Amino acid sequence: MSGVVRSLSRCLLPAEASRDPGNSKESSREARRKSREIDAMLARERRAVRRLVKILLLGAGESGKSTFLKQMRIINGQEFDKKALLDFRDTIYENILKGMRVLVDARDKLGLSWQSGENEKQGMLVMSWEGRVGVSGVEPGEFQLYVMALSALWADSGIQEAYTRRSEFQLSESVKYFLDNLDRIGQLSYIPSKQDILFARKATKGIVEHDFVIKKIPFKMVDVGGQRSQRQKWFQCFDGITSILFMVSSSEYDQVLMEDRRTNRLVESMNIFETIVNNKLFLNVSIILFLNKTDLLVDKIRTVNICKNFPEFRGDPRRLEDVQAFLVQSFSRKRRNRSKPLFHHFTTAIDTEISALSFMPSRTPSCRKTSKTSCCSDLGDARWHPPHPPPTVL
Ligand SMILES: Nc1nc2c(ncn2[C@@H]2O[C@H](COP(=O)(O)OP(=O)(O)OP(=O)(O)O)[C@@H](O)[C@H]2O)c(=O)[nH]1
Ligand SMILES: [Mg+2]
Repeated sequence: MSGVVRSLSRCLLPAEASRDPGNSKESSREARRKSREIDAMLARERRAVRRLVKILLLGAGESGKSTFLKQMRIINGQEFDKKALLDFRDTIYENILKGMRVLVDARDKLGLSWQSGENEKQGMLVMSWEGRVGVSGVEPGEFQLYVMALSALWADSGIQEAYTRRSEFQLSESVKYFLDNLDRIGQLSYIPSKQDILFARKATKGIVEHDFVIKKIPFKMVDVGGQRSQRQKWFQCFDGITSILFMVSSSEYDQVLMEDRRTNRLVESMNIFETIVNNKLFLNVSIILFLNKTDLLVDKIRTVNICKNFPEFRGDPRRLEDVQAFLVQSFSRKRRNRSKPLFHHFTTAIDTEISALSFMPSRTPSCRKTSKTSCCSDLGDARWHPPHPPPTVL
């Protein structure tokens, strides 16, 4: 290393200093000073790398990885700048228009009638919208043209009925939230709130890294796309990771994949988990299961019996604890080596209140000594302070 430092020092010296013999004493003092500076800098970097907690977010598409990352940014007080806010706004407009197009199309295909005949025209107007090729997001002037139609359509019982049958087609879950808030979002001066940002949906393409410092611990979170076409990029991020947060959308037990419109989403998620958890590369990496979208799961069990898709389920299908226990067991069984603890956590990534408590780690020397049944997630030396109830070891 000192050789590298010496040659770096040489490079940093002014060219004339090394040529002029009269300056040789002066220049060698300067070289030593620079060398010390570089040594100190490298030592600082080495310490930072050793301390760095590198967390990889994995899971199927739409499980909530990017939402979790946004949540971390919000919790850590990292504001979104003006440009980011305007990008979210345009994404939200696009989410709404695309979502309503899906609903209008589904109403037609499911043979549901309009409540008001007038809405046929409004439906045609929304169907005439086409995203510009290669441009993501919609601008406010363009969105204004559709606000009245969107509002009338969302109030129509035909569209509402199509919405209740959404598991039969592909509809982003956040559409309801945005349409319920159309009066606010439809204002020309609209700027997204933090809650809106958490609901904005844009599939991740590629690899997105984000750095945080939480209680003096440097964290690097790596977010990847979870859709099938994106997964071949995952291996590029496997180097030097401390922990994997495996996200699962726990409410999707009755839904099929966007990618092939056949495979059950939960089955796909379990298959991905099986590949990750049994991979030799991750022998010394802690894997934490995040059973996300608890808010949607609470609603889902009221109307959809999990036994329809998972006949092996035992328990009360309307009881949240029974369904969650079944999900945890199903993922746990995918592990070939059960001696290593696997922690799980029930989350709602769009819920700022709960997440603020549950995702806040701190560094404690006692963490590694904590028993398997504790709340310690073995996140490097970091510890999750759990919400109620605490995460449990499988
Ligand atoms: N209701 C509810 N919605 C959620 C929750 N977590 C995420 N979402 C929404 O689910 C959608 C998908 O979330 P993303 O964070 O984009 O999913 P992802 O895993 O990053 O998806 P890919 O980038 O395609 O891999 C977004 O519209 C989020 O707002 C949750 O806990 N509850
Ligand atoms: Mg994403």
